[in-house]
Amino acid sequence: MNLSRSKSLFQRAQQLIPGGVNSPVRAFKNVGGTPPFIQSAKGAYLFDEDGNQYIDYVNSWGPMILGHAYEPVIKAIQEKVIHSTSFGAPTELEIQIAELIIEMVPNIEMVRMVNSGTEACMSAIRLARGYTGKNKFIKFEGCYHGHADMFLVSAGSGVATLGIQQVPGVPEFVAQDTLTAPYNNLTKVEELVSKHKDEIAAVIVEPVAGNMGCVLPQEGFLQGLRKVCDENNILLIFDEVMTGFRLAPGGAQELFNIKADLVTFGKIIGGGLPVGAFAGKKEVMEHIAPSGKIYQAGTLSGNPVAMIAGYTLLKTLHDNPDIYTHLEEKATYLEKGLQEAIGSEGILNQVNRCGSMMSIFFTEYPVTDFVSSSGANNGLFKHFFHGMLEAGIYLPPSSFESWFICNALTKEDLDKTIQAAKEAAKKAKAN
Ligand code: HOZ
Repeated sequence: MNLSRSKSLFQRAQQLIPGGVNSPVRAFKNVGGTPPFIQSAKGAYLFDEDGNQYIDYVNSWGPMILGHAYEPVIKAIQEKVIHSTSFGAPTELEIQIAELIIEMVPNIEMVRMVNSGTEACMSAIRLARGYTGKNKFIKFEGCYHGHADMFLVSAGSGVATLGIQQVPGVPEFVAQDTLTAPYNNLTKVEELVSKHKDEIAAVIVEPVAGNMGCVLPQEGFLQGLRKVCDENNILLIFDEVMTGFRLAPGGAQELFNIKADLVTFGKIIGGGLPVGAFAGKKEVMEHIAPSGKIYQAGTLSGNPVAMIAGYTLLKTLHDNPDIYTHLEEKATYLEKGLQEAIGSEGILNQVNRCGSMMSIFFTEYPVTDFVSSSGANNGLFKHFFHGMLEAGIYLPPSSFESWFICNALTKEDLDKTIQAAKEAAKKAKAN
């Protein structure tokens, strides 16, 4: 595969941008080599600066659930953008998207728009702290809730990929209020809650983790969190930046039938433009300024171009629930195909999947938390990753990231992916 233009762009970028990228995971540090520089994308495909085409399983880390450059979204953006790119003043569209989100997502009555998943999660924690009058919160090892100081403790995603144990610049006094427990370990949560009685404002969790690879909640885990929170005046926050509108129209709350007190969203609610949001019951949300004193603000929050993109995408999902059936069929087909293809090369693997999120771990053991995810064979993953890239399959460049399946994938794309996986597994084994 010719990557000569990407190589020279990457060299140029490294002189000007830290690590040559504007977000760490995409630099390929874990897998090595040159990240293809992307020129355009359409449907299930990415096209790089050297003219290579890839089947995309990153999908901008989630939001491209219907594929890239989905025409109704592009058209809506084009029509909106001619009326200015930002007002910093309220618009009717913000009401419409709030109404739509509240209709789709169970158990929420108010939404506040922000500009990223990081902002959504840090604001949700501030709200939980302000509302309960307590400072500490529990997060899970290997979960990632954005890059705010308090979340960079035992974090997944790029922090795990780069193997950073302690992030310089995060003050100890901030990190000490972040309590951590292994994912799926209810006993540890109960211990923390009893040890820090009346000190814990919130438990924040990815209801299906996507930042230590895809890791599913075990039977009873989310229900158990709900119960502990109810019994101890703790708010349960579902970080649905990845799962929201993807696992079901109402996200993980709908899929697992569990009520969260606050929910956070990202990416997908902007149709891939920079948007995030946090939402919950009126009783809690009204504590946010200006109706309450818990301050949170942003000039670009509710930006009209981002809102129309998000509204158009969410409305499509809302009006066409069969999309979720198609995604499930495609994902099941891929899961089975990959298991067989890789297994037939004698490589032990675990495919973790929930709806259209999935990951392959090269290990014989079930992957249920960060320790088991970290225990998978990363050397094999690197070779597999490059074998796939070479064959035109674009996977997340880290085993600590989930794959995202989009509805634009055809059976031919899935078959091509499965065939490529067989070849990549064979080569990885030989290395
Ligand atoms: N934090 C994102 C994955 N969990 C990666 C974002 C990016 O590199 O664009």
